[in-house]
Formats: sequence, structure tokens, C-alpha cells
Amino acid sequence: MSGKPKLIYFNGRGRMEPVRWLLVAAGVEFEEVFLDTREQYVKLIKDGSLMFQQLPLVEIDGMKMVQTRAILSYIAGKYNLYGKDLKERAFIDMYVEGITDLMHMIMMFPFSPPEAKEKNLALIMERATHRYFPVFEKTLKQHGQDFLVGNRVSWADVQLIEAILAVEEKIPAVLLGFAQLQVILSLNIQELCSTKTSRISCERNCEEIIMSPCYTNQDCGVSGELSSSRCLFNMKHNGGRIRLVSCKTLCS
Ligand SMILES: N[C@@H](CCC(=O)N[C@@H](CS)C(=O)NCC(=O)O)C(=O)O
Repeated sequence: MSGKPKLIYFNGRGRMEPVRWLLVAAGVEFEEVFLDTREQYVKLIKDGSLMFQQLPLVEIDGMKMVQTRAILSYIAGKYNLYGKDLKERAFIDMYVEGITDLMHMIMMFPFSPPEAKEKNLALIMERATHRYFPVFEKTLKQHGQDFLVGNRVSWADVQLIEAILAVEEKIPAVLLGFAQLQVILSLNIQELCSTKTSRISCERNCEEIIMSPCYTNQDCGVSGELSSSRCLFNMKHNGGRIRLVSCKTLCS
């Protein structure tokens, strides 16, 4: 168990998605194992790989890590995305926990019964625009910096960008009243993709890539849905073999 971190989860975003985002932001290559069958999951339990019989599981630095929050804080600490001191860390934790509460609503949305979908979507909109986004908008406005904590990119920014894109997927106009968030969305995407920092190098306009939930692989003709973290990951690690096209071109 060495080398690249190995991410073991179902083939979906779920609780593994913030882990993918954070590794991408840290410029770390990783491998993924997608579980397709219950037998694979049961085997992991029998092997003793899952401390609480739950996924996600991340094999990293000789550990089999479970519990999303523990995995994320380990990665954030290891790759210098967790503030410079305890106070910065406290703010990052508060922001991340708030964003996680919002993301939990989004993650559970697909499991809503049909009759509750409209109500649950309205609740996501209400919470995003009245409880969570105003906090980040106000913070950015007050300190006038590009990032939430310490004037440099942190775990909180990465998680916020993931959340904004996830809410926008459901409610495209959600950022209309949030001028600062619109700015940092674009700035952070550039930071994530910047060749200057060598974190991610994208061959095409990053905003276009990251906002596109669809992809096509010209080599094998496969097309389908791709989450934004995987867009960035594939662009970096597949040397452009996956050509991303706009969602409209592919899916409409
Ligand atoms: N607190 C855990 C919750 C993990 C969790 O609920 N995982 C789900 C999959 S997303 C699971 O393995 N469920 C099976 C079970 O709880 O028996 C975390 O954040 O990692």
C-alpha cells in the first residue's frame, strides 16, 4: 500500500466527491476503485478494511482511512490547505461544516420521493441563499481577499466551489444576488487550473471545462456524465485524451 492514494467507493459523487476535489486541488494523482456489487462491499467488511462497515475508504500513506471528515482533514493538513494556525483552522472547520450541511441536503435530494422533490428543492434554494451563501459573501466582502481564510486557497474554498457548482446544477440562477461569490468562483477555478502553481494544468478554458458535466472520449466513443472534479482530474492525467464538450452539444 504505497504511492498514489486509492479511493474506493461506488461510481458516484456522494461522500467521495469532496475527497476527489481536495486531491485535485492539492495536485495529487490518485487511483479509483468503483464498487459495482454488494459482494465487493461485503468482501471489504470481511477483510477488516472498513472500520465502521461504511464507505468511503481511502488507502493513503499506509492507512486504510474511513470517515469522510477524517480523510479530508488529513489531506488538507498534509497538503497545506488547512490554515497556518489553530485560529485559521477553526474558521476553515466552521466553513467546511456549514458547507457540508448544505451538501448533505443536495446529496440526499435524489432519494426524495417524487411528491417531496419540489419542496426539497425549494428548501435547498432557501438554505443556500438565506443561510449559507450570505455568510461567505459577507466574509469575502469584509476582508476584500480572494479566499475565505488567510488570503490563500484552503480546504474551505475548495469545498465552497464544489457546493456552489452543485447548487448551480440544480438552480442555475442561484448566484445572481452574490457578486463576491461569482468572482471567487471564477478566481478559484483559475487557481485550481493555474499552470503557474502547477496544481492543475488544463488545455482549454477552465471555466468551460469545469462547468461542463458531460464528456466524450473520442478514443472509444463513450459519453456520459462526469463530475467537475473528475473533469479536472481527467484533463490532467489523461493528457487530453478525454475531450470535453459543452453539455448542450452532447446532452440536448
Ligand atoms: N460518517 C460516515 C458515514 C458514511 C456512510 O454513511 N457511508 C455510506 C455510503 S455513502 C455507507 O457505507 N452506508 C452503509 C452503512 O451505513 O451500512 C462518513 O462520513 O464517512
